[in-house]
Amino acid sequence: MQDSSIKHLIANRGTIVLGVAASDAHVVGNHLIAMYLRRQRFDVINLGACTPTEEFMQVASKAERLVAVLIGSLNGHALEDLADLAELRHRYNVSVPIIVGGNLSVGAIKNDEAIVKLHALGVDQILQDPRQIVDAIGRLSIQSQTMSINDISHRSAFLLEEA
Ligand code: B12
Repeated sequence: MQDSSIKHLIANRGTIVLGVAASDAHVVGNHLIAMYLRRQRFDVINLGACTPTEEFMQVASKAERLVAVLIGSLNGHALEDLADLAELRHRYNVSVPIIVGGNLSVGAIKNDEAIVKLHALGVDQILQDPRQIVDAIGRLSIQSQTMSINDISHRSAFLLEEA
């Protein structure tokens, strides 16, 4: 192995699959978050705007050293865009944390309803500030390491029944 590859492996904190939800064309925050995470020494696979949930799960299922999937949603349609998340997560066996952030429901006045429903769809964490992402990945990864793959498929099956 070349010196540069060894340095990369030591410095690298893993891969993040990033993108914006299926109906959503807002890309400015997405690009800023990708830049921020690369500076934090993550490899970022940025799928960009208007990414179907299945594409997130397909790419995540093949990514090496995956640590999280991050989905942004700004246009207020997170719930509709992520309606199939539990089923697709189960189908592609994606066990890393799924984190969603942005402007998650329609309208200026926000309540917790969208947050509760997104959790029910299988989202592990909902964040406002991108600077919370790195801490959240660390915390959620420790939690998920204590769960076996069996636990995760059980949980996904449960979420599918609930959805
Ligand atoms: C620019 C813009 C557009 C551009 C987008 C251009 C592009 N390709 O990016 C255009 C004109 C295309 C557009 C279209 C629409 N837009 Co627009 N748009 C905006 C605007 C003015 C700025 C967005 C922006 O770039 N902000 C700068 C970035 C840095 O900030 P940000 O996106 O908010 O991201 C921050 C956080 O949200 C967070 N974040 C973002 N993603 C993620 C992801 C994760 C994982 C985490 C943790 C955090 C996080 O971190 C960022 C930095 O703090 C906002 C209003 C505003 N002032 O915010 C409306 C806004 C987002 N748009 C809005 C709407 C409604 C629309 C349209 C539906 C309008 C229409 N009727 O056609 C369409 C939807 C198109 C679509 N299919 O998605 C609404 C959404 C309302 C809601 N959710 O209730 C807003 C809030 C305007 C408003 N006040 O009504 N829009």
